[in-house]
Amino acid sequence: MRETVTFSRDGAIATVLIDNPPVNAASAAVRTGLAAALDRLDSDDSLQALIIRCAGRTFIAGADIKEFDGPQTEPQLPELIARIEASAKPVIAELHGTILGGGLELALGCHARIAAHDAQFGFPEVRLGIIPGAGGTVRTPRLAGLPLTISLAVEGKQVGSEEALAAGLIDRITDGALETATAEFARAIVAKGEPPRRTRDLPSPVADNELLDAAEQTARRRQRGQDAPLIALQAIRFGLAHDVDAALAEEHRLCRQAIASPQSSALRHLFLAERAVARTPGINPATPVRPINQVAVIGLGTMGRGIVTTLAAAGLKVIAIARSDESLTKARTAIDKAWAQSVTRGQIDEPARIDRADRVSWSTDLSAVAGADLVIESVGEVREIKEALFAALGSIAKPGAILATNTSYLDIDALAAASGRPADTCGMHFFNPADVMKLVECVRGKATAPDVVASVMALSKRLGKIAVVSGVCDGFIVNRMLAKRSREAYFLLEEGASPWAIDRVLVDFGFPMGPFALGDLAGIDLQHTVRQARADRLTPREKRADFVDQLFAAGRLGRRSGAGWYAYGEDGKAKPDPMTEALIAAHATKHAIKRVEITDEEIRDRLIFAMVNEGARLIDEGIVSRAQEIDVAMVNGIGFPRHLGGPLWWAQEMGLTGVADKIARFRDEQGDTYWPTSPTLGKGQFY
Ligand code: T1G
Repeated sequence: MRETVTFSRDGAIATVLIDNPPVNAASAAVRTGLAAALDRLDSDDSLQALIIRCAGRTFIAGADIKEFDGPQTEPQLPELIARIEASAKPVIAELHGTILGGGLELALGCHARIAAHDAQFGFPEVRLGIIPGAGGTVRTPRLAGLPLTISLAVEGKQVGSEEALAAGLIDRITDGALETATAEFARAIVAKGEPPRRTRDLPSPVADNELLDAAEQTARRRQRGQDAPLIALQAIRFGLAHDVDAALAEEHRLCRQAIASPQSSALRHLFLAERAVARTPGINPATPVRPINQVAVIGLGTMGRGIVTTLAAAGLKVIAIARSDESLTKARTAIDKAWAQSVTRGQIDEPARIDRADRVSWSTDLSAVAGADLVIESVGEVREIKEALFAALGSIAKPGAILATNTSYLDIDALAAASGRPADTCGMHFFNPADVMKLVECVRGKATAPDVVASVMALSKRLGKIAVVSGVCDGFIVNRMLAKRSREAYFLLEEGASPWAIDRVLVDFGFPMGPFALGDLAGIDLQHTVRQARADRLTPREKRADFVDQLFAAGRLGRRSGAGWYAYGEDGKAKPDPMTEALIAAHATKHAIKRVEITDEEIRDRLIFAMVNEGARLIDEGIVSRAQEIDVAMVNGIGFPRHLGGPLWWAQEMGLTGVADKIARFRDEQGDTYWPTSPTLGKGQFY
């Protein structure tokens, strides 16, 4: 039976080893074990110092997130850290991996910190809607000053060992054996016989209000509804103006208050959900994955280029294939330019740029896929072209190679059948821009083999993506739910709302932009093409709300043409356009629709609930197995506000009975075609 905490000694130096996989979270068992180790240090005069060490890949990576909503068990972290700090004998932290949150706070309560060269340090609490609650905002300024405190605790940034050492956060870095270096350090300070250096006794820096005010302005500009960064600043300011004990108490109070907030509950739900979706129900986690070292990408338009750069950045060999020399040259020039810009901006260094460029080979010959372990096609969204390509790939790609399509809405089962290798075939649906957006929809066809799903999920994590498994349906998860939001938006235009009012309501809700600004960015021509391709599936009302076709016919193609829904001035800023208002008014007159005033609340409910209802239907149909897939996909695919937890989490927090009642009202008003009944929604809970 593995011990979570074990105690050992080497002469006068004791060591407490924490072994709490996967990240040595400071669980109740860890805290109890540490308290017992301190008891032994205190009671045994032959012991002169204590080293706190962790097994596995990292030192303590924080308090145990899974314990937050449960009863607070003793010893709590702040008290344990205070006890370490008060110890009459030196306590040294031996640091490797990602020393985060409560783990870093515990290290700061120790009397010295020895770190491996590649260690990382941070306070990611703000990503969970909380703040450091065990001394982070009080001890960090004393050790490392205000700028680093703000960067870590307010902005949630991480720093490496070199920067941590330079700032005073740690005392030593070792390239050699960390354990040996720490033991030597412990023996040396025992030999010196100096009293332990307590962080709390160090002078607090003077409050640099200019720096703090600037940090506050930045936090307000970036916050998009998230309160934690401002609360962290509040704790820092309080700490600079009060004694240590008052500061520690206030910080803990603010942390506990934040933990109880709906924002933190939503952000912690997402943290766990983004990890849960990596474990696909029905697929054994021990399923062996197919080795993927070389990937062919066919089709080098915007999406294909983003996929190529993502793969190369993750260290894979890439075969980039275009249909003509001209397309190939255009793509290669664009990618090389993007990499050069990344060097100029300091995002990567020159060796990294060279490494990435060396990983990509270029071809116009489809047979170049023969050596690939995975083929990702990203050619034009034309069924006949894709089916012909998959028919060719079925014979050209080597046995065991995975055939993936980046299609947004074509039938993957049809492509799989065309390839003759349906078990090897799946969807890998990236989001534009593919090298930036975190989400990949791993679309599992009827015949897709389990190990293909497991392999694509593993590769997505290697690419730094968050992959969500979807079944085959029109638009998979995100585009299917977005289509319902867009449809409601067009209906609301007919009924009386303006594009700018609708966009404002969604931006106020927390989206980065509304559907009309997004439409102008994506291009009215693209939306017109998609609408044409789906003409046979449109309902009468959807056919009538043909605003996209009208804009296209008027040459208003969106931002890049200077006008779409909005007009764009020389400065590129979007302005409400009277031409659009006239077009909508003429449409209403033509169809004898009396337009009326529509409240912001109805706009919000109609747009968000349309997605909630469709998300519930995705679960009804088994396209996804859980609500987590929906929330993770919508947050990472279209920027549904993280601090609201995703559409289904948000609806449940709103009260699903009330949401279902409003959806029923919309159904009565608009007809069941537009608001199909969902048994899952009727169950009254998603989580
Ligand atoms: N508590 C519980 N479980 C955790 C955890 C944590 N702090 N961190 C990670 N896990 C689980 C995670 O759910 C997953 O579980 C597995 O570990 C691997 O995670 C008092 C109040 C450390 C950089 O916010 O940033 O301290 O799905 O897939 O990509 O002031 O995990 O396998 O079952 O992310 O290698 C502050 C959050 C807490 C750190 C590793 N600390 N974790 O990344 O693995 S609040 C954090 C991370 C706090 C104090 C406050 C990352 C990682 P499963 P993973 P990874």
